[in-house]
Amino acid sequence: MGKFITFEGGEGAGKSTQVRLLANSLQRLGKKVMMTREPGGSPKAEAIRKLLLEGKLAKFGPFAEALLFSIARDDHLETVIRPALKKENWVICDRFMDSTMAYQGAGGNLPPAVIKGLEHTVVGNTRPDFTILIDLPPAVGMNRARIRLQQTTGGTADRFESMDMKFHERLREAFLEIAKNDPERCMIFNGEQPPDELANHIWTTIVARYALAPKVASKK
Ligand code: Z5A
Repeated sequence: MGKFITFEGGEGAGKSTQVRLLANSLQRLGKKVMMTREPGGSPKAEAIRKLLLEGKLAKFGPFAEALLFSIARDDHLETVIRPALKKENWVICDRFMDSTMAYQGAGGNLPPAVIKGLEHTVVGNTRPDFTILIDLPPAVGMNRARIRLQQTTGGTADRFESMDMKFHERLREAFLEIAKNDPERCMIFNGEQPPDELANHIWTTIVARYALAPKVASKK
C-alpha cells in the first residue's frame, strides 16, 4: 500500500502550494505521487464540488452539505484514492475529512457525532497516515485569498470564502482541536512563514517520519 497524506487548514493557508512542493520533493526521490483535492478529485465529485461552492445548496443547511461532501468523498475514495494507494502511490490530498468536521461541524453547528458517523461509513479504514495542518490567523489567510481572487476571477468569493470572520475563527479553533486530539496523525505547521521555509519544515518532517533518504530534500 502507498501513503495517504492530507493537508488541512483555513482559506489561503497555503495548502495547494505545499501540496505541489511536497509532490515535487517526493517525485525527485523517485516516488509515485498522486495529487488530488476535496471537494472533487474524481469526475462525479468535481460535479458536486461545483454545486457546493456555488452555494446553490446552502439553503438546505449544513446537514445536506455534509451529506454531499460525503457522497463526493465516497466516489473520490472508491475511484481514485484507494486504487492509487493499491498501486503504491503517495496520495497527497488538498483537504479531506477534517474539513467536514471543521466547516460543517464547528462552522455549521452540526453535532460532531453526526460527522463522525458519516466519516466512519465513508472513510472506513482509509484514514490518512499523516495530516498536515497549516495554521494561521484567518485575517492573514483571507487577505491572501482576496488578493488571489482579484487577480484571477475579478473578485467573486465562493460559498465559504464569503462567510464572516467569526466563522473563520471557529474553523481555526476546530482544526487545532482536531490536531490536538489526534497527535499521532496530525501535525501543526505555522502558515505565516514564507512558502519555501514552510516546505522545508514539512519535508524534514516527512523525511524523518517515513525514513526517506534526506539528501534529495534540499534540491530545488
Ligand atoms: N469544504 C467544506 O466545507 N467541507 C469539506 O468537507 C471540504 C471542503 C472537503 C473548498 O475550497 C471549500 O470547500 C473550502 C472548504 C469547503 N472553503 N472555501 N472557500 P477551495 O478548494 O476552492 O479553497 P481552499 O481549500 O480554501 O483553498 P485556497 O483558498 O485556495 O487556499 P490554500 O490552498 O490553502 O492556499 P494556496 O492556494 O496555496 O495559496 C493562497 C494564496 O496565498 C496564493 O496566492 C499563494 O501564492 C499565497 N501563498 C501561499 N502560501 C503562502 C505563504 N506561505 N506566504 C504568503 N503567501 C502564500
